[in-house]
Amino acid sequence: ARATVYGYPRQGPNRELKKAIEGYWKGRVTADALRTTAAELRAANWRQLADAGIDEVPTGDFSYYDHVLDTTVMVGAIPGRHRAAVATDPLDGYFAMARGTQDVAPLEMTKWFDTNYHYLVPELGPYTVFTADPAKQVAELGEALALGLGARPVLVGPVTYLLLAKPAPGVPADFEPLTLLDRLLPVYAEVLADLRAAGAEWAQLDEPALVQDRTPAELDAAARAYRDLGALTDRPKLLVASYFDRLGDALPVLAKAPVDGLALDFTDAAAANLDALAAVGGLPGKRLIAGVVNGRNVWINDLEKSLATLGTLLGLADRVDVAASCSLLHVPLDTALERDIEPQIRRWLAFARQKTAEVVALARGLALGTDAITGELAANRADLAARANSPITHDPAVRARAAAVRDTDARRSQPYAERAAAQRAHLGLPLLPTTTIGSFPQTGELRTARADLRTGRIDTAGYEERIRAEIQDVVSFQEKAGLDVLVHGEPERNDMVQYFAEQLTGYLATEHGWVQSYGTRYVRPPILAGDISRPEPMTVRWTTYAQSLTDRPVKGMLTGPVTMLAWSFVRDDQPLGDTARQVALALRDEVDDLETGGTSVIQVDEPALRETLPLRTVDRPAYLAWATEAFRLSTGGVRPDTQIHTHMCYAEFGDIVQAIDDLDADVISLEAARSHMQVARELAAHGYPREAGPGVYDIHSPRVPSAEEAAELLRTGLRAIPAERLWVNPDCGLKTRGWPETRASLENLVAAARTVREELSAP
Ligand code: THG
Ligand code: ZN
Repeated sequence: ARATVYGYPRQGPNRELKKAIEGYWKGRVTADALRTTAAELRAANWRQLADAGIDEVPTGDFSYYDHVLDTTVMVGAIPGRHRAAVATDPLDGYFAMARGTQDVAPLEMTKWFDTNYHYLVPELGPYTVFTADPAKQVAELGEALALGLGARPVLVGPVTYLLLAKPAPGVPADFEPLTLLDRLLPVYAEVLADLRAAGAEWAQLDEPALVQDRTPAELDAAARAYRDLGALTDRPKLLVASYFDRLGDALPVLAKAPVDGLALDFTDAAAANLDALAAVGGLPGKRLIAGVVNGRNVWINDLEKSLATLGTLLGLADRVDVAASCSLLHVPLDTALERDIEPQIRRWLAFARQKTAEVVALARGLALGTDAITGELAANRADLAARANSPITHDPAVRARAAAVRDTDARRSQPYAERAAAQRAHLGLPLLPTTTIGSFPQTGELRTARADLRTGRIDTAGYEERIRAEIQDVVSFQEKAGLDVLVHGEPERNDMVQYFAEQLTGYLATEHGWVQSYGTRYVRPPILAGDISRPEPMTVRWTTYAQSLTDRPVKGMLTGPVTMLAWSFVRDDQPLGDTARQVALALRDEVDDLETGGTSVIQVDEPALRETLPLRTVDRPAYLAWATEAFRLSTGGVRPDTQIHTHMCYAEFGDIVQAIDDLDADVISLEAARSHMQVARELAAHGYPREAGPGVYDIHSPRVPSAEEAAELLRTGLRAIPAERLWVNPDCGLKTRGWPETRASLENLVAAARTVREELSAP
């Protein structure tokens, strides 16, 4: 059995790639220097993989920004507005497609399946002409082969590429990119021929879109694609790879296709692949790559369990090789860099480097028998046992409390209509109340103060003094601007998940655990490792301090349980719903403490509720059930006259409107300005019964909306939501904005609310 992976973190141990690219953008790094850095990082990754015992290293997975954008270049689908720039300077044109320029909009960015990686959406239309540009794939294969390594090019497959695309601007919205398949396949044929000529024995075509629900027509297209590509004579052997879930109906299609191998996900979530593979009679004559090591979590593998799976698979294919379930792009590089995590706990963790070693050990165990890896197996068994029996993963008090939760805990004590009346009396807000989403500009001085605290240049007292001063400024600005429900501005928070993770028992922070989010932007997700509890209040003193400065209500701000999971690495040793419940109970205590401290409006943000929606429709109801229950559990303990808000951003709420309703929040604020209140119409169509604040100010741009523009959006909102239930707020938090545009925009927002209030009261 051979050992392989489909992709590796691109950034380098110190995010060298980020620094080189951002340096190039600023003109401090030449194109040649950037290319050299990139080539060195690729070579270092390949050598590391080969030294670890990987037999076939992936090539072509590297990217300056995004591998879907690279595929757009490979097939020549450059949007018309970028063609001139790409022709003049391919590298600058590439970055223009990714980031836009003064004059030209970038491609849209969206999430890569249910990961936290974002790709650039191809824009296609009936007139798209594809032309092959295999240069990047061919060159990177050549680099790896020149190092004397076994290498396999990895490409986004043609079906997934088209299914991820959207109609180009100006093309009718009902245009289906998949209708371009027959035009795209010859381009893939040309790339495959060139790869073969360059020395590729195999080529991998990634088709993760086939693990989602697919129509019969889409499955037909997949069958046609691989019939045609399989029929080519001048090509490498073809491996079609799937990951992130089970293949379902696409499995028989690919099993029958005249390709040479399939790569399947065999992690717990995709375990159904095993039975499905047996049901189609296995893959006689084909190579099977078994993704048994989870490529997107941070936990060590159960090697014995994986060997048992691999043993079963041996009877189902000509040849079985071992891999991580998906590209290792989605995990940090190396646990050895985490000097602050106790060595005992570090042994439970596997990042890209450790997962590579697991893949190699499993391939050896499969080829040579378990005797060949007794050392690895013994250590693995001990580490798994230590984790399973640790007080960190089993806190009796936390477990007892979670087990004792009753249905009524996750329900407000009164129905919305009665709560709304109590809140109206208690808060005394005007019609069309104005508020913000929570964060105010994170200035350089604030970040410097946080860095100074970390390095010891200022002490805690000095830091907190700085934070209090900022809160004073933010509160006094909001009073002057005339906002109705104020916030403290969150100057003390680095990141809305990290801030809470740092204060909750059961979470680990990493020092170097960077994972690419998009382009040169990375996140360091905290690791939800154990049972979750809250040793002491997390936000109460800042909120109550802000409240002490004003007579207007100050909104308490928390990150919701679903988002706390979605933007962390979660544990794999219990159902997600159980983990969510623990986090929800910790947050519930915080909500209750805020209320006791005199906070009458509490916002629990769930921007990620839509993001973690399972890829397959059948799995969605179960997810939405535990997700909405967790939210209600965190907010269900308050008095009727305490008003619960929530906030969500990123578009496409359409398919979760019922779940939004099920949260039973009194008020929801949503991103809406760019889509001209589309979400307000979606809520109205659903019959959403509570209060809503569709954003009237697009915070993703430094542009200041005029009062008239905001008023017009409000009037549009009023056509969908009655005035008694409509709030006035920006799209999202103001953390990334500067103060001048924040000030001007919020003043205009308040003016817009006043104008429309007058219009409403006019006879
Ligand atoms: N918080 C967390 N996860 C998230 C988001 C978040 N995941 C999804 C989405 N938001 C990702 N968006 C971004 C936006 C900006 C950056 C990263 C992801 C970013 N990163 C800095 C960089 O790479 O230079 C590093 C930030 C740091 O120093 O921590 O700008 O809001 N948890
Ligand atoms: Zn938001």
